Amino acid sequence: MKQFPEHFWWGAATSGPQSEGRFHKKHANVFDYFYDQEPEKFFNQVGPDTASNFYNSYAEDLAMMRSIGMNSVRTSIQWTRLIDDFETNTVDEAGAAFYNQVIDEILANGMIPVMNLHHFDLPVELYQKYGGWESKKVVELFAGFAETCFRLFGDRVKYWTTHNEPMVVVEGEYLYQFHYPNLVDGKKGVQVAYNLNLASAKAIERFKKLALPEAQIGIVLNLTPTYAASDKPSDQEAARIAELWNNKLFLEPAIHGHFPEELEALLAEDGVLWESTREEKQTIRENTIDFLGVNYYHPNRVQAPDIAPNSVGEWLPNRYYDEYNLPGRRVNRDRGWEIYPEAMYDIAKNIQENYRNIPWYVSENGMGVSNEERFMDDQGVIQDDYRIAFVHDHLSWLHKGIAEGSNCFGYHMWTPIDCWSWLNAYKNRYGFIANDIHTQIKTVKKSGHWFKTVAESNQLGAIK
Ligand code: BGP
Repeated sequence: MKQFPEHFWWGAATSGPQSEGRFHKKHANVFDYFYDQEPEKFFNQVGPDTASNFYNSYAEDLAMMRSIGMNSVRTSIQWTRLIDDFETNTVDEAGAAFYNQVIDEILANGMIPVMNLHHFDLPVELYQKYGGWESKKVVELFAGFAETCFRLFGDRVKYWTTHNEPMVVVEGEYLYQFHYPNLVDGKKGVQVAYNLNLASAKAIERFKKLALPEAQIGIVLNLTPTYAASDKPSDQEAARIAELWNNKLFLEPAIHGHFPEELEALLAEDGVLWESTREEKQTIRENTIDFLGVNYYHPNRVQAPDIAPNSVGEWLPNRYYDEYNLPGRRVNRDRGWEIYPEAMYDIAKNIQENYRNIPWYVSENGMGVSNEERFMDDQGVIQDDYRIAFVHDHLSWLHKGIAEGSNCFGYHMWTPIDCWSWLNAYKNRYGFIANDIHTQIKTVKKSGHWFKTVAESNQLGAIK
């Protein structure tokens, strides 16, 4: 039996835009808008309108989460639901009432609420008016929104996060075309990465000023450890740059208060470095996080690029590294992601050794599988043994890291109840709890029952 630390968080994460549905929401975020414009881009043309109906069924949904042993849950506050006027931060009363009820209900179920402020869901109006995260005006507006959230809910919410996976915003919106506005513009992407870091620091600055009792603030980053294809210097160099760009660009400012110098030098040499001021950099220096959330799904294996990095063409960071597919790797073919649980240990050690052993938790981990009805037994329970094995193996490696002193205080699955996955909509299901999107009937999967035994015993045993 592997024993986990006392008060370990056992839970799961979702986000407002992926679970609530658009019910009574007055404003559109970039994904709402993207769907309205181009529904054919979304799997089976399913949009965010209903999602998992959390707006209407939050009380039942949270009770189900509690029933499978969860003691904590993360969701996000949608800027487009809470705020009526983004310039003046006028609060939408119905939006505020909804989040108040959700928070109260989480607490009433004996769970810890973790509230995130930005999960890819920028109000589209702010993109159209100012260029979204390209603009420092939007950075300021976000800090104002964050402060509004702290003021409204900070009496009960003790754990806050500024962004979820800000790197995915850079990649999706500015590099690889999977978030609206689907641009390919590396230079803008670099500025956006900087601005998102600044926005997080500014939100933290507001948070600290309020000095909410016993409250902590962090950020959720998708830490995808980089592994070089070989020991060859060219592959090692590719891995070094990939690590700088994919991980250190957000990790270093969040924890150490400054950007990696090597990365700044490289971007300057390529003529794409961000615009920044001394004052902003001071804000970043003085407003680092209290705790870190780590989303981990798959490793990032790289090799030296096939084409010389200085070839003519658009500047994109992946001019310095190519993806490498490890022969014989385990893959979840529905999502196309390699399964490599050992990385949990590498992440734990990296944080322990290079990031002052800051308190951290696994804020997302999970496995999206298509057409899970094929695994349903005659009692109607999805027999998702692959998910149990997946979580078990990741927890085993995490446990080893904790046993060696890494300061990890929890594990959250993506996701409690099958929810809407952006362009993939409801193609791949991640939940411990299945959702029939036609009836909105929710049923616990075998993995949910298994998770309850782990959470309630605070121990991981062998799987039968
Ligand atoms: C993370 C996001 C989540 C969630 C998850 C699963 O990157 O934070 O919002 O969607 O990935 O990935 P996907 O939905 O792309 O299958």
